[in-house]
This record gives sequence, C-alpha cells and structure tokens, in this order.
Amino acid sequence: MTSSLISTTLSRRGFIAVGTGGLAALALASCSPTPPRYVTPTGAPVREAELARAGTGRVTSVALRAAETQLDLAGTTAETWSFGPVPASTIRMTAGDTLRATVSNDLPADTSVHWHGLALRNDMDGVPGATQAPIGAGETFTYEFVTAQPGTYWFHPHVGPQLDRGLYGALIIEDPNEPLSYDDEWVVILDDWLDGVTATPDEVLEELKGGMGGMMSGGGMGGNMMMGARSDLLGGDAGDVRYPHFLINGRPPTDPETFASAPGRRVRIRLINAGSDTAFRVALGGHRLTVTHSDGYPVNPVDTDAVLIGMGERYDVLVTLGDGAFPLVAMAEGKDDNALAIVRTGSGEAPTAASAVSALTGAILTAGALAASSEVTLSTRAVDRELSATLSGSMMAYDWAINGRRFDAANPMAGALGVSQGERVRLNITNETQMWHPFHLHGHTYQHSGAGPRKDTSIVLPGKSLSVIFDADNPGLWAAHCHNIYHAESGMMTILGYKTS
Ligand SMILES: [Cu+2]
Repeated sequence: MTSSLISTTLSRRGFIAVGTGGLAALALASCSPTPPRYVTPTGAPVREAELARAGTGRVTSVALRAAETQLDLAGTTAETWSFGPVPASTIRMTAGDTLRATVSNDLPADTSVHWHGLALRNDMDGVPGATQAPIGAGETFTYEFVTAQPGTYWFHPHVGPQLDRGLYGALIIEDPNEPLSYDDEWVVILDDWLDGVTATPDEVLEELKGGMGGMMSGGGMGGNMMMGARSDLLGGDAGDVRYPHFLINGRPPTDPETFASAPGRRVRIRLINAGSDTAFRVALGGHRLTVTHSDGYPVNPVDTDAVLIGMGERYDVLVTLGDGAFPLVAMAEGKDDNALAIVRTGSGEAPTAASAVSALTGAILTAGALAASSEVTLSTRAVDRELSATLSGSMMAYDWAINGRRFDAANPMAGALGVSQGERVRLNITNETQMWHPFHLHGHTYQHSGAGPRKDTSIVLPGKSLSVIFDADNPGLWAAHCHNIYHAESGMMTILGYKTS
C-alpha cells in the first residue's frame, strides 16, 4: 500500500523517536549551511496562537471511522474507503466552537484527516511527517481545535492518494452573526470517481509516475491516463486522469440527488470540489448565480451564469429559484462528461445530464473576477518578505516540483519556505509548466494581490503567475502544494515553516 510521501520515511516509530523537536533537528542534521530552525507543531508559539483564538468553550464532538465500504453508483458497486456514507455526514458548527473529532482507522493503511482551509492549530492540521504521526491501521487519533473563522470548509486525508477515495466531507462553520439572508442552504460536493470501478488511486499514481513517455515506449495505452482533455478556461491541458464517473454528493447523473424547494425561495449553495484531477464548470439551468464567498471568505457579490471551481476550491452562491425542475450541472472541464443534481420546485420532467444548460456557455466566473469584501480585506501594509513558489514538471516525465525540487519525504524541510511570525508576506506562484495547477496553502487564507479575493486554493494557469499576500500569524509547519493529488504525490509540494527567532 502506498503511503504518503512524507510518512513513508518518517514512520510512526521514527516520528515519535525524533520527538517534538524532530523536524527542526532533522533539518539541521541534513541541510547545509546554517539552515533555519523552525517552530515545531507542538511548540509554544502554536499553543499561544491557539489560546489567542477567541473560543466559545462549546465543543462539537464527532466520531469518524475510516473503513472499507461499498458505494452503489446507480447499479455499479465500487469497493472504496470512506467515513460511512460518501460524502461523510456534514460537520456543522458555529465559529468559535471547538471541534473534537475522534478518527478511528479501520483501513488496511495509515491515514490522517486534514481540515482544508482552516487556520487551525498546527498540530491538528493532519499532515503526517510534518504535523503528526500517521494514524496507523487499528489506531485512533483525536483532533481538537478552535474553529475561528466561519465559512465553507471540508476534510480529507493527507496520506498518499487517499483524497481520490470516498474519505471526504463538508465542514460548515456557521457565522453567529450571519449577514446573508436565505431560506434554504445546500451543500454540493463535486467529485471525480474511479476508485473500485476502473482502478484504485494507488494504481493510478503508479501508472502516472511512469510518465507519458514511459507509456508510449511501453507500447500500451495506460488505462487510466487521459490525453486530450482540453479547456480554454484552464489554458490547455485540463487533466491527466480518466474517470468513469462524476458525482454530486456521491451520486452519478443516472441516480441524482433532488433538492426540493419552492418557487421564489432564496438558496445558499455551498459548492466544494473534492475531486482529485478535475475542475468543474457549475451552473443551475434557467438561473443566474450570485457568488458571495470564495474558500469560505466573503467577496463583493458578483452575478454570473456559471463558476469554474478547481480541486480544493469552494464557492458559495445565492440563487432565487424559479418554478419547475432544473438541472444543477457540474461539467467536468475538458473531459466531456457531467455530474448532475436536480433542483425541483414544481412539476415537470426531471432534466438529465444531457439537458442543454445554456448557462454553461454563458459568463463563467473565475477567481480573478472577485474582490474580498471590506471586512476581510487585508490591511494596507508594507510587505516584509517576498517568497517564490515556481511550479515545474511535465506529464511526459511526471516530475512535478516546486522551486526545482521534488518534495522529498526523507528530508521534508529541504527547500522549505521560511517566514517569521508577524511578517506580511507576498508569495509569487509561477507556473512554468504546460498545465494548470490548483495551488493550496495550509493554515492561512491569503488575498490575491490587487484587492482580489481571500482564498486558500487558487488556480494558476500554465505560463502565468499569481501573487498572493498573507500575514504570518499562524505559526507551525504548513504544507503548500498542488491540489491535484497525483501532482502533489509526485513531488509538487513544499513546506512553509515559521522560523524560530
Ligand atoms: Cu498540479
């Protein structure tokens, strides 16, 4: 069983043996000259940052049991791994409350849970080898942290390509002073699915690591590698992997979920892309969407026909419903297939995935069209530190990297991006590859330069750069990586580390 790149070398025993100062010591031992020391996940600065979060003291307790299961995809049975249903039951709480999630691992492999998008205490971030030891088979681990910021978040493992199984769910942090008014609220999780149908994610990763060059010289078409997925919106190559199914809330278009409501009602839809290699273009037939949040943070509202959402991204939209039955379509960008749900407020034949949705070819919103709302716009301040993350690699060699370095499990802090607590940081993400990448930074919600939106995951198009700004206010060791899980597991990952003074 393939384990995470980090955890393969830092075994549970090894992690415990090097102790809480382990990674810093490791970095010192293996780098030269004079490498920086970093705040450790269990260090005093992490504890102090957690104490500074204004908690209500209320605790939401959940139990997550990761286990082998079967998913029924409209008659096709997929053997997979999940936390019960796919997606997992939504975790819902109020900002300021503490989440206490006990994860029991009944899988035949190590696992972990990462709370995507949250600025939480570093030792609860769920990245084996960086922030914790992996949760071994048969073991349990309790995550406990204050949820400071309201918004639409989600959770998934950070071990190997487990993201591409059924181990995911939504984490909704309600705002105790919610400024929006709406009648209904729906969580819509998009996913590309192959596990237990055409291959396991581990098999796909092995196939992809051979590279397209290897596949060609080997003389056979890899069954799971996809060529010719093209999207102008994504600047060309749309993805690497062929998926037999595209799902909304765990269901294929032939057995879609139906959201029942009534004409004139105003609905908040929380869109989450839990896919591993697929961006989706989302529209609701016959309706315009008003985008209100990007990655959990409010934006100045923008009306659009459709939104483009990369892996790991979230958008909240408001929509006022018409009368009838409407297709909520998530087009798999560049892959000539769709995910589907039905919105029903009246009579009429249920639309199918083939239903024409003109909105899909109308105005399509991307993050560049958004601006953070004033209450979450970063203060005006000089930048103290400028960092670069240059993305390189190719599908041919499958040698994805950041700053010329493929992430090395044996030496996770090599090439780390260093910051000091309290700094205003500019991070310049430059994509030197011929493919788009959804870049994700853990533990922070940066702002796109030029008064753009607050985000934690951003599409960076081929040949383009994206500059983002954040305040280094959450000490620890934070993964920064492509959210195409196959790219991340092939080396497109690094660590943002807070230096000790
Ligand atoms: Cu990538």
